[in-house]
Amino acid sequence: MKMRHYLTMAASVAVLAASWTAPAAADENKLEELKEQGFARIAIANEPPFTAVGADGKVSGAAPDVAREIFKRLGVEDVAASISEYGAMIPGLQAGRHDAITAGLFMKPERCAAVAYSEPILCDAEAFALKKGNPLGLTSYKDIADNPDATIGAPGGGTEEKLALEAGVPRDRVIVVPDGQSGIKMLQDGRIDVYSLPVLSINDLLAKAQDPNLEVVAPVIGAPVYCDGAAFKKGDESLRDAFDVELAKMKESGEFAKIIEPYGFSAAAAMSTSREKLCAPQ
Ligand code: 6CS
Repeated sequence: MKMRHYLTMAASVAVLAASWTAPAAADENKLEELKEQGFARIAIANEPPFTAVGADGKVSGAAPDVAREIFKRLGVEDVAASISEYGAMIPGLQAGRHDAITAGLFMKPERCAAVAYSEPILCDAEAFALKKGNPLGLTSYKDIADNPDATIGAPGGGTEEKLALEAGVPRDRVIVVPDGQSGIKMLQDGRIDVYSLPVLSINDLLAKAQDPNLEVVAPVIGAPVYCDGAAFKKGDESLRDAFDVELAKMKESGEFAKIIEPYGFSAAAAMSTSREKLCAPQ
């Protein structure tokens, strides 16, 4: 083989070898990178009690509170949150705009294929907010599909939107709602017949709305109980694994329950299942 060809071959092998080790190196350094950065950029939705941003800009909610505590234990001082629509969270993570999603993004096989989830953190069933007396008799997503006049509001790219479409509700009767306050207003104005979110989110909204003309149907018949985890970019499994080690310690010590149960979540529910179970094809 001519020397020139040999050198070209050797050079390309060297480049391949370097690129082959690069992902592992990048993965190992992600935690170091966050320690340097001083904070982890988290995606949230501002949907209490899962996630919340106060008038003063303070970030709270069960998911960010757990994440903040774990990152602190890992040497990452704080979290910096950006509000995102559920459907935009995974693309944002994959594009490097977030270091983690800590928003109550429920584990489902198709999401598990796109991100590296931690072990379960927040579990909840689904709920409907609707007019008092439930005039259309809606207790399931199929009931909405079966009533040609019924419309449902749900977060864009969220679980409730998908459940409605999968139950057969036509696209033009599934209305994307940007946030909780808008959903309640649309319900009060009669622009939607049902607003669907997880039970604790709907309860929080109705407690704040104090509207005697609204009521809650929970749980939605036929809808599973979902659990979220913190979601990390594929390739950042070392960071995810380090997060999981601290999460497991906090579950064991009772500190996990101390953070999430005042928000209404059950530590036992999260501890009774696993990422493996929740990500398995249903
Ligand atoms: O994971 C989801 O898609 C759902 N999670 C929450 C906490 N609220 C609504 C959203 O659709």
